[in-house]
Amino acid sequence: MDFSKSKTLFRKANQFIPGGVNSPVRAFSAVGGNPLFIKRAKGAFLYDEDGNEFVDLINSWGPMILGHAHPIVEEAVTEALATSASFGAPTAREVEMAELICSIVPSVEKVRMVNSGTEATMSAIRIARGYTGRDKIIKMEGCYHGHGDSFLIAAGSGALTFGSPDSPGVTKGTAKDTLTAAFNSLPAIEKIIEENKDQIAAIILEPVVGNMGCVIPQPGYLQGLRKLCDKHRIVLIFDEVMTGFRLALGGAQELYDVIPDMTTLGKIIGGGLPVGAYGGKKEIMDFVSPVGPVYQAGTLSGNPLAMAAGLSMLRYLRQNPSVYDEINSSTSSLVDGIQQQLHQAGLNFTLNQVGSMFTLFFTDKEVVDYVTAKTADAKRFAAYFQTMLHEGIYLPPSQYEAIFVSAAINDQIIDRVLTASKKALKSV
Ligand code: HOZ
Repeated sequence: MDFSKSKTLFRKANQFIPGGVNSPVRAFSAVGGNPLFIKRAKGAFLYDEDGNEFVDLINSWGPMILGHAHPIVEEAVTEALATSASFGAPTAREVEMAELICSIVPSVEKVRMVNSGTEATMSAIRIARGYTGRDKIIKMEGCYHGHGDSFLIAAGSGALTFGSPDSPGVTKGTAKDTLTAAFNSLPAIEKIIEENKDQIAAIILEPVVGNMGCVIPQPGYLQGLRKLCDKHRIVLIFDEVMTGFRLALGGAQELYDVIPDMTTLGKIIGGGLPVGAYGGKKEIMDFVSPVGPVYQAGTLSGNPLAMAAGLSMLRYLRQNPSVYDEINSSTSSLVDGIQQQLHQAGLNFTLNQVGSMFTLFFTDKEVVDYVTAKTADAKRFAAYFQTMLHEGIYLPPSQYEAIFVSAAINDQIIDRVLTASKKALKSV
């Protein structure tokens, strides 16, 4: 494969953009080689600047659940664009979006739109602090909630990939208010609550983790958190930026039937355009300005193009619930096929799958938290990644990210991925 145009672009990008990329994981540092510069995408496929075709198994880290450039989203954005890209004033679409989210996501009675998942999580903890009058939050090691200061403590995603889960630049004052516990451990949470009586405002987590690879909540874990939060008047926040509208229409909270007090959303509710949202119980959301005292604002919040794209996608998902059966079944075919190949190759592995998200960890340990995720052999993953890439399959460029499958994938494409995987496993 010829990557010369991407190589030239990366050299130039490095002169003007830190690391040549606008989000660290994209730099391919964890897997080696040169990041690809993408020119266009359609359905299940990405095309780079050199004209190479790839089966996309990232799907913009989740939101392209219907595949790329889906006609319903394109039409909605084109129509909205003709009426101006931004007003900085309320619109009917925002009301429709809010009503739609409240009718679908079980925990959300009121919702505020923002511009990214990072904004959503930063805002959610501010509201939780204002509501409870407490300062501390608990996050899980290896969970990633965007790049807000309070979350860059034991963070996942790029922070974990690059070995800097605690970022310089976060003040000691901020860091001391973020307490961390192992994912899937209720005793760890109980201990922290005991040691910080009446000081914890919120517990925030990805109910199904995507940012240390896909990590599954063990039976009773989410329910146990719910009980502890009720008992100690702590706001339970599910970060469903990746899982919302993906693992089920109502997200992981619907799938596991555990209703948090607040939910953060992103990506998918913009149909691929930059969007985030936070919502929850009316009683908590009424702490947000201008009705309540906690301030949060944004000129581009509820942007008309993003609302149009998101509304078209969410309405489609609601009208076509079979999408979920289809993507889950495609994902299971991929996972089953890769699992067989791993057995045949005699390799140690853990394959974690929930619905249309999965991660292959090269480890003999069950991956249930940050410590076990770190046992995965990242070098082996890098070798697998590179062969897959050269065979035309675009995987997340890090062991600590999840694969997201779209509805545009079909049996023929699944066979293509499995053929590439068989070859890639020989190279690890
Ligand atoms: N943090 C994102 C996924 N976990 C990656 C964002 C990006 O590089 O686009």
